[in-house]
Amino acid sequence: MGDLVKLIDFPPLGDDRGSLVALEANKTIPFEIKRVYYIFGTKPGVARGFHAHKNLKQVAVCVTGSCRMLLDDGRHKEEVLLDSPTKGVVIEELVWREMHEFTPDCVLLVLASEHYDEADYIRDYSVFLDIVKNEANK
Ligand code: T46
Repeated sequence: MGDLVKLIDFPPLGDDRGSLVALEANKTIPFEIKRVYYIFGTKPGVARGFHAHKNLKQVAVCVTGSCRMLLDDGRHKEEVLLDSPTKGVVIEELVWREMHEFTPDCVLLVLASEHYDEADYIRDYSVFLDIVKNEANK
């Protein structure tokens, strides 16, 4: 695996009653959390994402079920299978993401460093590649 997929192993705080994971800003999650959302009930065969963000860090974890996430920084592409409630992936800014192969029970929890802002989305792949190229030439 290359540098693009940064995984975080969340320590399970289980006991004989079952398991618990605590996600804390600036501790388990490497930023201040301003927003939490979750994706569930994704229809069979549907893929989501297909965008990048200009200024947003996120950590995504499948708290139940699984999905496959493709990350692409404009130079390299890497895939990660999110299939554990104790494994999160960090998604940095200027990374194109796609989510595929959601299992019917998948709940994808996402912790975000910023409030929702549609203007922060780059939804056109060729525009994304131009922005990455311009950033590299700065
Ligand atoms: C991402 C991946 C992992 C809101 O109103 N507020 C929100 O906080 C979010 C996340 C979405 N929305 C609205 C915008 C759309 O009308 O919910 C609708 C679905 O959002 P979208 O099509 O962007 O969903 P995905 O699954 O393609 O992408 C989402 C996040 O938007 C995105 O930031 O990184 O999950």
